[in-house]
Amino acid sequence: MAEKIFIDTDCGIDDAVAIMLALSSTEVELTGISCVAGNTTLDNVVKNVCGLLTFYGRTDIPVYRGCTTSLLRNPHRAEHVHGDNGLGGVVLESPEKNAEKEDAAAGLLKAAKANPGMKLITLGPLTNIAAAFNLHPELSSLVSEIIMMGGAVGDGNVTAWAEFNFFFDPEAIAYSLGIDVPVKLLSWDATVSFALTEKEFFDLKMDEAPAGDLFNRVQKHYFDFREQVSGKRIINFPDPLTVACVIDPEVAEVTETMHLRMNLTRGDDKRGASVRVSDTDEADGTAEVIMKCSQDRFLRLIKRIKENSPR
Ligand SMILES: [Ca+2]
Repeated sequence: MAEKIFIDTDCGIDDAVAIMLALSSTEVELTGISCVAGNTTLDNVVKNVCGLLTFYGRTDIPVYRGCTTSLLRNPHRAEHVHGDNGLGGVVLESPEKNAEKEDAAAGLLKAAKANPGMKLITLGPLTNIAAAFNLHPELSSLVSEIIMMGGAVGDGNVTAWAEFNFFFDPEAIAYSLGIDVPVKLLSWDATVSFALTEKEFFDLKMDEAPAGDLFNRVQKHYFDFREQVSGKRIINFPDPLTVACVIDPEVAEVTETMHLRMNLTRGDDKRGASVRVSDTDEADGTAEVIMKCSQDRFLRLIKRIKENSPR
C-alpha cells in the first residue's frame, strides 16, 4: 500500500521538482500540501503549488496557506536563486484551484487524523510545523516521522555555517527538533554529495514528455544561478532527494544519528547553524542525518517525471 505523505513547502524550483516526483510515484500518496514563505513569498508559493497540481490534473489534493514569514520576521528570501516567482520565471497555466479555507496547521491536523501514521515531509523553513505542533500537540501521536530538508554539518549554502531553511527560521527548527516524533534530516552535505553537469542533465532527455519539459524549464534559472556563484553550470537536488529518500529509503547511503543544538544568537555570524553536541541535555533534539545519497538510485527515480508524465 502506498505510504501516506503530507508535504510542507516554500515552493521554489527544487520543491516543484520534488512535488512532481511524488506525483509520479505510486509508492507514496500525497494527502495534502501546506505552503510557507521562504524561497519566495507565500502568495507565490500557493500559486506555484496550485499551478503544479493543475498541470498534473490533481486538483483533488488540498492546499493550505501557512505562515507569511519566519517567527522572528527574517526578511531574507532567495529570489536570486529561484527567480521572482520562485519557479525561475516559468509561468504555469492559471491554476484551476485555490487554497482551502483552513490554514496550514488545521490542514495538517485534518490529514493526520484521516491518515494516522502518515509521514510529514518538509521542504522549506519549519515555521508552519512549529506553529502546527504547538497549536495541535496531538499531531505528535498521528505523524510517524518528519523528514526535513535542511541543515549542514559541513559548509552551508547561505553562510559558511548555515543552510537556507535553517538560516531562515532557526527558532522554528529548534522547536521542531524537540517535537516527540522521529526526525530525519536531508542535509546540505547530502545535497552536494553529487551534482549533475549540464551535459549529464540534458542526457536524461527529460523534454520527451510534457512534465519532463517543465522540469527542464524550471531548472534553467538554477543553472544560471550556479554559474554566477561558482562559475560552473551544475545542479543539485536538495528537495527532490528528500522525497526520493521516502520513496526509496536506499537512496540514503550514509546516515548518522546526531544530537543538534541550533545557534539562535542574534547578530552572531553562525546564527542558523545546527551545532552537533555530545550531551542530549544540551541538544534541541536528535535526528538521523542523511549525509550521502546514491546518484544512480536517485536518477532512476527522477526519470519517472518523464515516464509518468500527464498529457
Ligand atoms: Ca524548498
